[in-house]
Parts: sequence; C-alpha cells; structure tokens
Amino acid sequence: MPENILSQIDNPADLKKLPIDKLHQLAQEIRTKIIDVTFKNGGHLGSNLGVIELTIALHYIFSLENDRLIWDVSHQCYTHKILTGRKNSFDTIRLYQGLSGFTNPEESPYDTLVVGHAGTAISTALGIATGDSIAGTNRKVIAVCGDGALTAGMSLEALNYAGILKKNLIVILNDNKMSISHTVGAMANYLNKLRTSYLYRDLKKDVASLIEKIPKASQQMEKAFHHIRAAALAPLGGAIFEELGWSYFGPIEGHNIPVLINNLKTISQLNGPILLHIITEKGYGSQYAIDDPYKMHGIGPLTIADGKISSEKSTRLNYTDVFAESIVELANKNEKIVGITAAMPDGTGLVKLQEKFPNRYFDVGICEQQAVGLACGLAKSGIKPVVAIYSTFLQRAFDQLFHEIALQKNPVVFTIDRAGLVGADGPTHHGLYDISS
Ligand SMILES: Cc1ncc(C[n+]2csc(CCOP(=O)(O)OP(=O)(O)O)c2C)c(N)n1
Repeated sequence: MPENILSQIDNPADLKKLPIDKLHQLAQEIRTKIIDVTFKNGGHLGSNLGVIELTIALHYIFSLENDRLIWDVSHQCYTHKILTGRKNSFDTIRLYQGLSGFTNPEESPYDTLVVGHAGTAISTALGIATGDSIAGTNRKVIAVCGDGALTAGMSLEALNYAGILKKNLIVILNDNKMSISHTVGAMANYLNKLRTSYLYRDLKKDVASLIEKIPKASQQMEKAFHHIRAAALAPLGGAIFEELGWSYFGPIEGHNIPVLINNLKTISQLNGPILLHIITEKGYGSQYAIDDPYKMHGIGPLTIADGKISSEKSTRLNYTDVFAESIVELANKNEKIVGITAAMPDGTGLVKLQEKFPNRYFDVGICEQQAVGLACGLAKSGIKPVVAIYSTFLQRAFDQLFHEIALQKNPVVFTIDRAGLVGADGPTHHGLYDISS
C-alpha cells in the first residue's frame, strides 16, 4: 500500500516539497476526501472534482499567501481549502458553524474575497492587478473562471476592459462545457471550436512527425516538406481573445498535472493580460458525477447502496414542482407564453417547458440582466414572458427590473424561487432582498 501523502500536507509549503511525480497520487487522495465529505454534507461535487489537478498545480507554482487567487463563484474551492490549512476541519463544510462552501477571507488569508455569485472573478482580479500597479505591489493575480461564468456580462465587460488596461493578470478559463446544465450561447460554441482544434492539433502533430519520417529525394522536396510541417504546427485558435488584447494559451489538458505545471510556469513569467484555456471534465474521477452532471453539480447529503444513489427527498410537492407544472399547463392554453431562465433550467423547473415547447424557452446563460432585458422586448412584441430566477440572483438585475420593466409598466411575470434564508449555501445566497426591491 503506498504511503498516504495528504496526511503530510498542511499548507502549500508542504505541497511544494513534493516531487511532481507524487502529485497525481495526492490528487486521488483529495478526490476521495471530497467525495466522502460532499456525499455526507452535500455541496458542489462535479465542479470540485474537475479542478483538483488545477488547484494543486496553482499552489505548486504560485505563492498564494502573497499572490492573489480569485475563484469565480468559488463553489469549486474545496481542494484549495484542503491545501490551505483547512484539511482537518474540511468535514464541517456547509454545516452550522463549520467551513463555508465558498471562499471567505475571514476563514483564511488564502481566500481573497467572499464570492458566491457568478461572473465576478475577472473583474475583481483586474481591479486588484490595477491597484497593485498603482501601489507598486509586486505579486501575481490569478482568476479562475468557468466557461459558464464566462457568459456573464460582467466577465465579458472585464475581458473588454483588461484588453486595454494591459495590467499583469492571469485568467485560467476552466472549460468543462458545463454551467450547471450545458453552457449555452455563441461564446460556448466558439470554445467548442477551440476544443476541436485541440484534438485537431494532436492530429497535426502526428502529420508533422510523419512528414519528418518521409525520405526526401531532393533539396526542393526537403523545402516543400519543411513548409508543410511548419503549417501543420502553426498555432490554432484564440483569435477572439487575441483581438481583445489578451495573450491566449491553450487549450491544454486540465487533468494532467505536469502539463499544467509547465504551462503555469511559462505564463507566470509573462506580462500583460494572459488567458490560459484548460479543458477539464466536470465530475472527473467519479462515475456518478460524470453520468449525471446536472444533478451532481450541487447535491444534498446522499447515500450509496448497491451502486445506487439515494437521497432523503420530501414526497411533498415544492414551489419549483408546482411552478414547472403550472407554466406548462398555462403555455398549453396560451401560445404567447414563453419562459426565460438565466442558466438554471433544472433549478427553476423551466426544463419542463423546454421539453414541451423548445421554441418558447430561452436560456440566456448566467446573464440575469439580459434575461430581464429580453423579457422587456418580448413583452413589447405582444408576447407574455415569464422570467424564472432565484431571488438571490435576481439582485443582479435590480436596475433592469426598475428601468426596463416597472417604470414603463411592462407586462412581465417574475417567478422568484428560493426566497428566504438558505442555510448551507450561506450569506451570498440568501434570498431576502427581493422583498425590499
Ligand atoms: C449570478 C449567478 N447566477 C447563477 C448562479 C448559479 N450558479 C452557480 S454555479 C453555476 C454554473 C457555473 O458554471 P461554470 O462557471 O462553468 O463553473 P463549473 O461549475 O462548470 O466549474 C451557476 C449558474 C450564480 N452562482 N450566480
């Protein structure tokens, strides 16, 4: 039986002492711990299993007690917590008086910000990098942003602004093709193209090494082969980011620790805004989480018996169930009714409308403001929009509620889920400001 490595790691300094070839085993040990605790306490399973290797590599290369690391949403911070002095209290995560399920500077100096809402990491990291350049502080600033969070307006606004500010900022784009459900939108399609180019790049590499092996009869032939080989190895993709003023690297394998370490080392020596695109799998290492990524994104306590997962589920209908049934019933009667969600088709129940009337269902991505703007325009065209958003996330669209809807008495229905105090998710997710709005 191999020695247990995690038992020797209390902080990033211990991690840095390990040789690279031990890090894979460490990742497996952390994976087991996260699965055990999350099944017991509930939490964000799939997202955390997808970034274990990335987190190890980040702490291996950077000095994050001084450099700044910002996790978007921060629901994927479990490995970060385990590696930064919270291993022994990790089994209290999301419990009363236990560790938060998100980052919180009151818990650790390694946590830069309180985060729970999506799309904020690039913007806040840009602010820190800009502040550092004014204050003369010399440190690295790194934001980890998912492909889902990249669809948020605030992320795109920050990409736009960082492209001209040109501060030293590293963004790791963690692309697993998933938000809670599949990431939607033209940006997701673009990232998909880059992913395909990643497979294509391997093919090109094979072609290049094949060309190398072909015997060349003449100097001219040698030259021609050289050109073909150079074309085969030319870099691919990332044009959108490059045009916006970023240096784009990737895509690279996000579960291969030596590859991650090499790339992080390289980009840590560069200046300006840098985007490293990594490809990961949500739920990596747990077949349950891979097979059902929607349900295993955020789970309540679960038990496994005979290979089957079960949870304590109330048999009573809840608000979401009633809403899902009602909107389909009403949409059957009135063909002008449409539903809008901001990346939460399952959580809000709108997935039922999507199944029945795919053309009358809109998932705008993690873009609550856009959801409300779209509803405003739809109403102006005589359509009857129903906007289903969790109370806490509707805060993002406070001004749109006022400006696009209330001020002009626009007939839009809002169905606001998860009102009230939320318990395990904590203060970033309480749904109590909707009443005052
Ligand atoms: C403003 C806002 N809207 C919705 C959510 C709910 N939410 C939490 S995680 C998540 C998906 C994030 O996807 P991604 O950024 O790709 O990270 P992944 O979980 O795939 O690692 C969503 C929609 C949120 N946290 N904040």
